[in-house]
Amino acid sequence: MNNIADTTRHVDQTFWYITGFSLVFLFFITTVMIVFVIKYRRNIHPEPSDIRDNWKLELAWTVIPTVIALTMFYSGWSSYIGLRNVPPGAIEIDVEAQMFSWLFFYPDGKESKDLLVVPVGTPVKLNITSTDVIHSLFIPAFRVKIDAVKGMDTYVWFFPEKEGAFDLFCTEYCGESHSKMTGTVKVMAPEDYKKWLEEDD
Ligand SMILES: [Cu+2]
Repeated sequence: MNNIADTTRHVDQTFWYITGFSLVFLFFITTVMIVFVIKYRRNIHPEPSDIRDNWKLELAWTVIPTVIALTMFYSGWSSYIGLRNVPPGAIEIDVEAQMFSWLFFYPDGKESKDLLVVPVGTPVKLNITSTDVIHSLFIPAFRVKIDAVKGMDTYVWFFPEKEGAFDLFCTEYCGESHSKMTGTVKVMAPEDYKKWLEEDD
Protein backbone atom coordinates (compact mmCIF):
# COMPACT_ATOMS: atom_id res chain seq x y z
CA MET A 1 0.00 0.00 0.00
CA ASN A 2 2.85 2.32 0.80
CA ASN A 3 4.08 3.00 -2.71
CA ILE A 4 0.57 4.04 -3.83
CA ALA A 5 0.57 6.80 -1.25
CA ASP A 6 4.06 7.82 -2.39
CA THR A 7 2.62 9.63 -5.41
CA THR A 8 1.88 12.69 -3.29
CA ARG A 9 5.37 12.58 -1.79
CA HIS A 10 6.96 12.37 -5.25
CA VAL A 11 5.21 15.59 -6.22
CA ASP A 12 6.63 17.26 -3.11
CA GLN A 13 10.09 15.86 -3.75
CA THR A 14 10.08 17.30 -7.27
CA PHE A 15 8.95 20.65 -5.92
CA TRP A 16 11.75 20.77 -3.34
CA TYR A 17 14.33 19.43 -5.79
CA ILE A 18 13.64 22.24 -8.26
CA THR A 19 13.24 24.89 -5.56
CA GLY A 20 16.48 23.72 -3.91
CA PHE A 21 18.53 24.02 -7.10
CA SER A 22 16.94 27.38 -7.85
CA LEU A 23 17.92 28.72 -4.44
CA VAL A 24 21.48 27.36 -4.65
CA PHE A 25 21.97 28.96 -8.07
CA LEU A 26 20.36 32.20 -6.97
CA PHE A 27 22.84 32.58 -4.12
CA PHE A 28 25.81 31.25 -6.11
CA ILE A 29 25.27 33.55 -9.10
CA THR A 30 24.49 36.58 -6.96
CA THR A 31 27.63 36.03 -4.87
CA VAL A 32 29.88 35.54 -7.90
CA MET A 33 28.38 38.63 -9.53
CA ILE A 34 29.00 40.82 -6.48
CA VAL A 35 32.56 39.48 -6.04
CA PHE A 36 33.38 40.06 -9.73
CA VAL A 37 31.90 43.54 -9.78
CA ILE A 38 34.21 44.51 -6.93
CA LYS A 39 37.29 42.47 -7.88
CA TYR A 40 37.35 43.31 -11.59
CA ARG A 41 36.15 46.89 -11.48
CA ARG A 42 37.61 49.18 -14.13
CA ASN A 43 40.06 51.18 -12.02
CA ILE A 44 41.78 47.98 -10.87
CA HIS A 45 41.42 45.95 -14.09
CA PRO A 46 41.32 48.38 -17.00
CA GLU A 47 42.11 45.68 -19.62
CA PRO A 48 39.60 42.80 -19.82
CA SER A 49 41.17 39.39 -20.45
CA ASP A 50 40.07 37.28 -23.40
CA ILE A 51 38.60 33.97 -22.20
CA ARG A 52 37.40 32.65 -25.57
CA ASP A 53 38.14 29.08 -26.68
CA ASN A 54 38.31 27.71 -23.16
CA TRP A 55 36.85 24.33 -24.03
CA LYS A 56 36.97 23.01 -20.48
CA LEU A 57 34.88 25.90 -19.22
CA GLU A 58 32.43 25.61 -22.10
CA LEU A 59 32.07 21.88 -21.60
CA ALA A 60 31.41 22.38 -17.89
CA TRP A 61 28.73 25.04 -18.33
CA THR A 62 27.02 22.94 -20.98
CA VAL A 63 27.16 19.51 -19.37
CA ILE A 64 26.39 20.43 -15.75
CA PRO A 65 23.18 22.44 -16.45
CA THR A 66 22.04 19.81 -18.97
CA VAL A 67 22.40 17.04 -16.41
CA ILE A 68 20.60 19.12 -13.75
CA ALA A 69 17.74 19.97 -16.14
CA LEU A 70 17.38 16.32 -17.18
CA THR A 71 17.21 15.13 -13.56
CA MET A 72 14.52 17.77 -12.91
CA PHE A 73 12.63 16.47 -15.94
CA TYR A 74 13.01 12.88 -14.76
CA SER A 75 11.75 13.74 -11.29
CA GLY A 76 8.74 15.64 -12.69
CA TRP A 77 7.97 13.02 -15.30
CA SER A 78 8.03 10.10 -12.88
CA SER A 79 5.75 11.87 -10.39
CA TYR A 80 3.41 12.82 -13.25
CA ILE A 81 3.26 9.19 -14.40
CA GLY A 82 2.35 8.23 -10.82
CA LEU A 83 -0.50 10.76 -10.87
CA ARG A 84 -1.86 9.40 -14.17
CA ASN A 85 -1.69 5.66 -13.49
CA VAL A 86 -4.72 4.65 -11.46
CA PRO A 87 -3.99 1.62 -9.28
CA PRO A 88 -6.38 -1.32 -9.56
CA GLY A 89 -9.25 -1.44 -7.08
CA ALA A 90 -9.87 2.31 -7.01
CA ILE A 91 -13.35 3.50 -6.09
CA GLU A 92 -14.76 5.48 -9.02
CA ILE A 93 -16.82 8.58 -8.29
CA ASP A 94 -18.31 10.77 -11.03
CA VAL A 95 -17.89 14.51 -10.63
CA GLU A 96 -19.93 17.19 -12.34
CA ALA A 97 -18.85 20.79 -12.13
CA GLN A 98 -21.45 23.47 -12.63
CA MET A 99 -21.77 27.19 -11.91
CA PHE A 100 -21.12 27.27 -8.91
CA SER A 101 -20.98 23.91 -7.20
CA TRP A 102 -19.55 20.40 -7.36
CA LEU A 103 -21.79 17.36 -7.66
CA PHE A 104 -20.54 13.89 -6.75
CA PHE A 105 -22.17 10.64 -7.88
CA TYR A 106 -21.21 7.45 -6.05
CA PRO A 107 -21.33 3.92 -7.52
CA ASP A 108 -24.57 2.93 -5.73
CA GLY A 109 -26.55 6.02 -6.75
CA LYS A 110 -25.83 8.26 -3.78
CA GLU A 111 -25.23 11.93 -4.60
CA SER A 112 -23.63 14.79 -2.72
CA LYS A 113 -23.01 18.46 -3.34
CA ASP A 114 -19.81 20.32 -2.44
CA LEU A 115 -18.91 17.40 -0.22
CA LEU A 116 -16.83 14.47 -1.36
CA VAL A 117 -16.86 11.52 1.01
CA VAL A 118 -14.27 8.78 0.64
CA PRO A 119 -13.04 5.89 2.78
CA VAL A 120 -9.54 5.97 4.20
CA GLY A 121 -6.95 3.58 2.76
CA THR A 122 -8.52 2.99 -0.66
CA PRO A 123 -7.46 4.72 -3.87
CA VAL A 124 -10.15 7.00 -5.31
CA LYS A 125 -10.61 7.87 -8.96
CA LEU A 126 -12.67 10.91 -9.87
CA ASN A 127 -14.20 11.00 -13.36
CA ILE A 128 -14.76 14.65 -14.06
CA THR A 129 -16.83 16.68 -16.46
CA SER A 130 -18.66 20.02 -16.56
CA THR A 131 -22.24 20.91 -17.41
CA ASP A 132 -21.40 24.46 -18.47
CA VAL A 133 -18.14 26.43 -18.57
CA ILE A 134 -14.61 25.29 -17.81
CA HIS A 135 -13.95 24.67 -14.12
CA SER A 136 -10.95 23.06 -12.49
CA LEU A 137 -10.88 20.67 -9.57
CA PHE A 138 -8.11 21.27 -7.07
CA ILE A 139 -7.51 19.29 -3.88
CA PRO A 140 -4.22 20.63 -2.49
CA ALA A 141 -3.86 17.98 0.22
CA PHE A 142 -3.69 15.25 -2.43
CA ARG A 143 -1.69 17.33 -4.94
CA VAL A 144 -4.29 16.87 -7.67
CA LYS A 145 -5.69 19.46 -10.03
CA ILE A 146 -7.44 19.05 -13.36
CA ASP A 147 -9.80 20.94 -15.66
CA ALA A 148 -13.49 20.08 -15.81
CA VAL A 149 -14.66 20.63 -19.40
CA LYS A 150 -18.10 20.15 -20.92
CA GLY A 151 -18.15 17.26 -23.41
CA MET A 152 -14.82 15.95 -22.20
CA ASP A 153 -13.91 13.41 -19.54
CA THR A 154 -10.91 14.03 -17.36
CA TYR A 155 -9.79 12.22 -14.23
CA VAL A 156 -7.56 12.35 -11.19
CA TRP A 157 -6.86 9.77 -8.56
CA PHE A 158 -5.51 10.01 -5.04
CA PHE A 159 -4.90 7.86 -2.02
CA PRO A 160 -6.45 9.17 1.24
CA GLU A 161 -3.98 8.04 3.91
CA LYS A 162 -5.68 9.45 6.99
CA GLU A 163 -9.11 10.48 8.14
CA GLY A 164 -10.01 14.13 8.20
CA ALA A 165 -11.48 17.03 6.23
CA PHE A 166 -9.60 18.59 3.34
CA ASP A 167 -10.35 21.60 1.15
CA LEU A 168 -11.50 21.36 -2.42
CA PHE A 169 -11.52 24.32 -4.79
CA CYS A 170 -12.51 25.41 -8.25
CA THR A 171 -9.31 26.86 -9.61
CA GLU A 172 -10.44 28.11 -13.03
CA TYR A 173 -12.21 31.47 -13.04
CA CYS A 174 -15.72 30.43 -14.08
CA GLY A 175 -17.93 33.41 -13.34
CA GLU A 176 -19.22 35.76 -10.70
CA SER A 177 -19.37 33.29 -7.81
CA HIS A 178 -16.25 31.34 -8.72
CA SER A 179 -14.69 32.14 -5.35
CA LYS A 180 -17.62 30.43 -3.62
CA MET A 181 -17.18 27.24 -5.60
CA THR A 182 -15.43 25.37 -2.82
CA GLY A 183 -16.06 22.11 -1.04
CA THR A 184 -14.74 19.60 1.42
CA VAL A 185 -13.25 16.16 1.04
CA LYS A 186 -14.20 14.04 4.03
CA VAL A 187 -12.05 10.98 4.57
CA MET A 188 -13.86 8.50 6.80
CA ALA A 189 -13.24 5.08 8.28
CA PRO A 190 -14.54 2.41 5.84
CA GLU A 191 -17.47 1.51 8.18
CA ASP A 192 -18.53 5.15 8.45
CA TYR A 193 -18.27 5.55 4.70
CA LYS A 194 -20.56 2.55 4.18
CA LYS A 195 -23.03 3.93 6.71
CA TRP A 196 -22.95 7.33 5.02
CA LEU A 197 -23.63 5.73 1.60
CA GLU A 198 -26.72 4.02 3.00
CA GLU A 199 -28.13 7.15 4.63
CA ASP A 200 -30.96 8.93 2.85
CA ASP A 201 -30.19 12.43 1.60
CU1 LIG B 1 -15.83 26.85 -11.27
